[in-house]
Amino acid sequence: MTDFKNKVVYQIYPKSFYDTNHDGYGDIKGITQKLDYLAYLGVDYLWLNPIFVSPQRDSGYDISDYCAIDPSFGTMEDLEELITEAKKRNIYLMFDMVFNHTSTEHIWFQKALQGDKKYKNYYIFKKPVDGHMPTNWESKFGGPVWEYVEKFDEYYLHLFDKSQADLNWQNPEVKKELIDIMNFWIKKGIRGFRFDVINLIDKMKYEDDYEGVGKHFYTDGPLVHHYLRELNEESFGKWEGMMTVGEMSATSLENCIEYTNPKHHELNMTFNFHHLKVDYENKEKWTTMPFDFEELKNLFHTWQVGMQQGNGWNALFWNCHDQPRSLSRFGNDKDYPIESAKMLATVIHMQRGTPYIYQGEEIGMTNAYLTDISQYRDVESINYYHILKEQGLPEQKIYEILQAKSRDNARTPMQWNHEGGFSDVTPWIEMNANCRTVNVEDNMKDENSILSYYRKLIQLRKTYLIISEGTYEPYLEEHPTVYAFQRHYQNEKLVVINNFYASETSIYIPHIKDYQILLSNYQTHTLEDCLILRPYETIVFLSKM
Ligand code: TEU
Ligand code: CA
Repeated sequence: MTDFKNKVVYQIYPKSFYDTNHDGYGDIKGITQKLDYLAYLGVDYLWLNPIFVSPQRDSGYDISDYCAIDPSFGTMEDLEELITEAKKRNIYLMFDMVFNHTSTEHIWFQKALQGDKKYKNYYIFKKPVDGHMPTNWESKFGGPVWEYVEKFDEYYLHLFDKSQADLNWQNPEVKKELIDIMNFWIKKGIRGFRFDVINLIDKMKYEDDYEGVGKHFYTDGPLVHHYLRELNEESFGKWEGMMTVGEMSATSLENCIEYTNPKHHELNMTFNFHHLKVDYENKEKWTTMPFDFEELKNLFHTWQVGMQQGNGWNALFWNCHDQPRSLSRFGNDKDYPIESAKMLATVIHMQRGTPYIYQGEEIGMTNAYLTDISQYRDVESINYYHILKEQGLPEQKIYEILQAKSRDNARTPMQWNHEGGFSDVTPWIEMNANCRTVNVEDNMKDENSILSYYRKLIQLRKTYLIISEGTYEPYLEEHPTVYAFQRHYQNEKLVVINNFYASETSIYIPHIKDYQILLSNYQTHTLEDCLILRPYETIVFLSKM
């Protein structure tokens, strides 16, 4: 049995978790102070967004020193204390390795700019083509991917912000540096890695894209697999119990199987984002649209079944620091916050894969609904505010889009108590006013709270092998408002039913009286073969065959 299948990961956005030194920014000591809470919840790993030295143009995804802690988060000693204290509670740390690019303030890039040949070859510099940029690709954060350096009459490549220069993976010296960085952290006691946009590291061809924004020239290139096997062999693969997950941008099922099938010796699991694009109008993020439930169901079934057939493994998640809050997006944060939060949690925790909880999800945190651009902090949101304005969209529509899609929705401070409880000074980004009713303190007092429900989900994973090991089969595929599936393991069967809407509906389950209810978001049930499902009702049934 592979170790990572019965684990649960909790993602911490350190900047917004807990502030202990009164500067309005969350810090490492803040995480250490909240370890008892995380142990109470029952999670095994903490994935921390980058805490390395960074100018913070993209909230730490622009790293200028991979082996030092950014002073705004604390010191190396603070980290060592966190590792030791976490271990006492059987909790291990996963670090975020941003290896597609570095900050332009990194010493390597600075030396490159000074004309040092060795370091120039760490990055991707290209001559203009016919007096133009080398390709017409668009940056993920808006604008071109090329930035001109007059001194060289050359451009450097940045798939993200212009302060994030892409590394040249074809240079063996770059790989060697990155392997040394991983081994440095493993020796410090880090027991897992999340690899940022790792499927973009092989730039296959530098050509103009006449169909899109350039993605197919640099996504899931064949060398990504090769590079991952090298990293595995030279670093994390040598250590017992290291857990690895790759963040895969616009990836394919075939590639995710290859990344995660144990025979390939690449990674344990992958994040893909297809299910989080079902509310994109014409595949465009910066739009608003009610989510397409049929497409969501199809994607879940396709990926669950496909990864199983290829012996791959999914990282399961609704939320992360880049996504709006699932409760506001796929649930109902106004009329059924508790019911729909529990239903969404069931979906993720009962699928085949390893579940990830993003801080605040377990207490029902919602989108921020910020109404003025001065309240936004994220580089992508601010860039797109201006881009949409230039496109002539009315202000009101722009805010509607930002409120639905901005990454800042996920980044408001963790809500510990009625006053917020994140910091005793003004936080770097404002606290959601609903902390008065949505907070850890209240959740902990209530055995029917969302938090209590997450605890049960985690305990069930530790108790029933069918949850970590069982097979996945689609169920009630044609139902217009219910997403359902079955899991099988030995002589057991799990049936997971989820009503995604506020309206009642019915389903037919033959011999339902033979089933035992493992978990539900409603207290009482009248079990008839023709079962009426209430708003956002979720039920997990177990039966022996
Ligand atoms: O995200 C990669 C990524 O592709 C997303 O930012 C995606 O473009 C966005 O959510 C869609 O609008 C990773 C990190 O998670 C993110 O925080 C970083 O900004 C990005 O890489 C660059 O390092
Ligand atoms: Ca602080």
